[in-house]
Amino acid sequence: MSVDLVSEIERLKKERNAVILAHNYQVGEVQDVADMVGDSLGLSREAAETDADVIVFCGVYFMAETAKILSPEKTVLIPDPNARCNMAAMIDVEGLRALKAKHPSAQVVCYVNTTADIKAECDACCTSANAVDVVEGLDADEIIFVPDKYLCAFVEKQLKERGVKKKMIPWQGFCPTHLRIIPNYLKALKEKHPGARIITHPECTPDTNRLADAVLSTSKMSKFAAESDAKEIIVGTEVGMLHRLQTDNPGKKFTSATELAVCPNMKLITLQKVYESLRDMKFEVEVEEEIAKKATKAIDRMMEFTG
Ligand code: CIZ
Ligand code: SF4
Repeated sequence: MSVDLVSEIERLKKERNAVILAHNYQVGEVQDVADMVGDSLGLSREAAETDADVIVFCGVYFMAETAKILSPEKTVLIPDPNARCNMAAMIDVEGLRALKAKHPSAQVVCYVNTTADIKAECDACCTSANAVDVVEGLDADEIIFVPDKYLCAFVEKQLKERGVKKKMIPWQGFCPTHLRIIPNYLKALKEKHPGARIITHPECTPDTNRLADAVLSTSKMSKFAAESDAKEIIVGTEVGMLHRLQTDNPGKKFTSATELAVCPNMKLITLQKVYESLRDMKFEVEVEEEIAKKATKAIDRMMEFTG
């Protein structure tokens, strides 16, 4: 790691009164220079509570937009504006409006992995940690769920287990990175490490998730790793998560389900770009006021079901 870069980032951070947020999927050295590491909504909410003037969001674009929505008075920067979520790019406003027109009595729930203009079109937002509670809580028999068809399948399964009947209408999006975590990798690792627990993410396919001991969002993975008595854990999500888990739990062993589970967009953020971001105050993330207002409503609605 370049020590100069780290100390320069530290110096600029003070000068700008900035906080650096790193998503769990960031490379280790970016996580290490951050003030907070976590999931997109948790980070955005935490940053809103600080008196920082500037937020540097090390993650993908929709996450920086979420931070801006929750902190409209702060300057929000993303070190590389090309870091876009492939799943979030699978849906557009026009297509969503067409689907809504087809199902006029449905309520619309969007995963947090959506751009602000999609959030603005929805009744409630959700994370992978609270999706089931949000869908169950909404007063509607039909739910349009966007953009992740696998998270939708996960929600459907959990609703069934709770005895809740709702018709789910999924958008056919998915995360290409989580799709790479195929069942055969988990089967092979299970044989090789018989004492290990397997955790996977709801963005994985149902076939993959069937092989897991628990299907968890990244924040719940952190909690599981800290609280579980398992000494060895196989992790089925983006590989950056391993750094976070290993740093927080040095006495435990974490193995990635596959080293192929790399999000190329998350990896566009480097220490050099974080430094340049603070140095040149780039790239500023803005959300149009009207869009931000509507997106805030969807986020607030989610909070009603989660607290
Ligand atoms: O919202 C997030 O941060 C994502 C993409 C994943 C998770 O499970 O936390
Ligand atoms: Fe999007 Fe998948 Fe990357 Fe997460 S891992 S930011 S869902 S493409």
